[in-house]
Amino acid sequence: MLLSSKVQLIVIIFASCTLLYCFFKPPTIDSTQWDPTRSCSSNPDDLTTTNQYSYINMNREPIVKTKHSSHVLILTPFKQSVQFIDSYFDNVNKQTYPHHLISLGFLASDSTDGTIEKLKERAEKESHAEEWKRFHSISIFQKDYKYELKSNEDRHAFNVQVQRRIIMAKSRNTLLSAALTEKHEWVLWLDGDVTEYPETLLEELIGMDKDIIVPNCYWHSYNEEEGYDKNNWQETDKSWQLQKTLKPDDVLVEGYPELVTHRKLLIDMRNETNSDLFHTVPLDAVGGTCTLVKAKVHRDGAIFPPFPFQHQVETEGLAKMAKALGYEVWGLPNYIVYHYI
Ligand SMILES: Nc1nc2c(ncn2[C@@H]2O[C@H](COP(=O)(O)OP(=O)(O)O)[C@@H](O)[C@H]2O)c(=O)[nH]1
Ligand SMILES: [Mg+2]
Repeated sequence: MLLSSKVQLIVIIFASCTLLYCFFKPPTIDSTQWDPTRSCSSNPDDLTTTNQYSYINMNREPIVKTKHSSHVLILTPFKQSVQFIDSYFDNVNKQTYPHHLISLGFLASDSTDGTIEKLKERAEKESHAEEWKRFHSISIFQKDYKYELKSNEDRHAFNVQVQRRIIMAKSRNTLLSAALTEKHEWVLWLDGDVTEYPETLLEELIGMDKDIIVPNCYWHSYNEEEGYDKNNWQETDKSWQLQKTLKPDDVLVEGYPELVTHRKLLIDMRNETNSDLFHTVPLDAVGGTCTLVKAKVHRDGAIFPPFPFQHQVETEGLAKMAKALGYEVWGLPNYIVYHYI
């Protein structure tokens, strides 16, 4: 009798200890899956919750050339551009590429004309579209640089170019770092004032499967048309020679009689040797009017340098950085998109 009550007591103590241990033992976390960057929420209230981590395997298979299967992020910086926003959304809406694989990201800066309000209004409207038309996501960011030109026309004056392009570079980098997520395989840089382009643009550019590729950007009126984006170009023997004479921090820009750079421009290569729509030519630099970049090129470190990199800043600097990383840059001289006049 005495023996059995002793045994019962030992069993009860053991069971109680086991229960207490189960209640109070610290949670185990597999260190291989712990991602500290994912553990913090932007909302400080969320920091009290436990187990806030995710595991994302970014060892994706190389991109398969099948159309309509990969996520695209379309990025557009906007400044004082309220008048372009409706047509921008109307054009992107017409893309034949599946909308659930398209994310849109905007950076609005230094705008007092209702650009941000209009972006929010259109984004709200799009988020109520029929499901098959709805984009994967729409993100609007605001970052002001307090950079003011006397008028919009002054933006092409030679003496403001480098400073203006440095602000643009910072804007693009800010937008890229805020909007790019692990699901994106492609980034299309599309300026807000590129007003006409094929409805098949995304599937056709993605189908080319190049590290960086640009269509040829022109402008047109009712009876004439001309090349617009002079930042898509090839180096020449003469342009390399010129660069040997420069100081390390000298920055080159295209299209100014004050500074002849001797580059061969994509706008001058239209139907030059071949009139095939998908004819490609190698390039050494790109503009940002309409530029498709494999997301891995950005992830590997190609950004828009807001400092002189091989005598270039911003978009031309991006191409130079991508080439320094071993990637290729291509242009489509006969595939035309149109910039607002
Ligand atoms: N976020 C932001 N966007 C800008 C800024 N400057 C211009 N943009 C936008 O960037 C794109 C290209 O600028 P734009 O002035 O049209 O360049 P251009 O066509 O080369 O003269 C357009 O969508 C502009 O609205 C800026 O300082 N910040
Ligand atoms: Mg423009």
